[in-house]
Amino acid sequence: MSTLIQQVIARRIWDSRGRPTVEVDVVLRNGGRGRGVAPAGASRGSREAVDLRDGGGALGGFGVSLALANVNGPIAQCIVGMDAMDQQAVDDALVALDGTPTKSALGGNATIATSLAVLHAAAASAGVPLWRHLAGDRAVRMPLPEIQIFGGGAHAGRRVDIQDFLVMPVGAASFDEAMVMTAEVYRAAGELMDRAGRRCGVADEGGWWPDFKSNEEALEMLTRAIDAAGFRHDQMAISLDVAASEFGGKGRYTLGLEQRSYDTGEWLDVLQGWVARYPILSVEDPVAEDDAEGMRAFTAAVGDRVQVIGDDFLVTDAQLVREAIANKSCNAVLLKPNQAGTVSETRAAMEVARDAQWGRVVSARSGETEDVAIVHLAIGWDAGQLKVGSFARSERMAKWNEALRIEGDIGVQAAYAGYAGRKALPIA
Ligand code: 2PG
Ligand code: MG
Repeated sequence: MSTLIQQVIARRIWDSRGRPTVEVDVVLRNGGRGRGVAPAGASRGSREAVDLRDGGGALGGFGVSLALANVNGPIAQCIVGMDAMDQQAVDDALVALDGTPTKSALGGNATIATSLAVLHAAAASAGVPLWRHLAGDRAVRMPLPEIQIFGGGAHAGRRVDIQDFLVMPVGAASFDEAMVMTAEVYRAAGELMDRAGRRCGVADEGGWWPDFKSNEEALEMLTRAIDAAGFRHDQMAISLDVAASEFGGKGRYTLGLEQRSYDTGEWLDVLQGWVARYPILSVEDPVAEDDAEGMRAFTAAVGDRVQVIGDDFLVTDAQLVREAIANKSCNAVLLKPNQAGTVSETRAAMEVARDAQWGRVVSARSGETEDVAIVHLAIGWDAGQLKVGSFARSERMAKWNEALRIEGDIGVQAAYAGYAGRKALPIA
């Protein structure tokens, strides 16, 4: 039966911030169907694929009618008749049709939703779950999750400067146990906030609203929550997404909460102090995206014991990952499909990182839907790690729950990446 693409349909749906986003259905000649959804970031790298928004006064300018028209018009014309089994060819066609470095003509929201829909349609035609379609006969591991406990930065009205205070259940024996451990820490952190009279709801990704007097106070409370939940620091570690481009650049870092300004060297001293005092295993975007020298210096200082992730710094771009490997700028990459704009470009960035034995973290955006595709990508590509936000709000829980179902389907052989996921070690 033919796996040629017969129909491409775009529609407007709504994300977890109540903003419009692009959903695409792809129908194949054999009746196979796939659906892709574009997420949306708030802290964005300047070199990532851009979402095409309508602008103007309506919907705060976030309308997606131009992006939908691009899918229903030129994109559909371009890919109808192509084989959904050849993802690379479809994605190459999207890249060529767009013709810009940041997908600004068609919109990264239009291209990623289409690309994911084609991928899902191919898996549906093969009659297997997406993760299995991606893995083929290869063994896979359940990823080590990174779960946000306190939100911050652009996701919490800049109440604190650091964007994500996360935990990594490195000592769990399974993904299921990792979720139980996470639930205990999330609850303990909520109770500590409550007792301090500072529980004020949750931030954009479901982490507790960060009502702290300093950025470091959040680290203290997170460490206390891990202790209160009864875990050792080699069982439950801390991960930070500093998202430093949001409060720094051109070699200057200004913490709004503490009202202090640092040059790169002083800022790295602050971060290294935190790494020394708290059980931090991973730090994302410690410096701004324009601070390649700061990235390199931080990795040289702590990279032997801490995962240093490039997010805004690498924007899921294979060439930037290649350069960062050569320059030893970091040792792990965040993989956000909508930063690249197609599945194949995301995969290419992942493969460059994998071949260098780098850590690989498949990640959601702060604006999400019930879509669970990234869970399948993380498992099917054996990325080793998965970051989807906190342990609340259904656009987050849908993803953790999907991972649990897949672990159940894999059965007793399901291996959990745990600590090894951090280093992206090959399967033993
Ligand atoms: C990040 C993401 C997810 P955003 O910076 O890693 O936390 O945020 O989607 O806003 O870029
Ligand atoms: Mg980030």
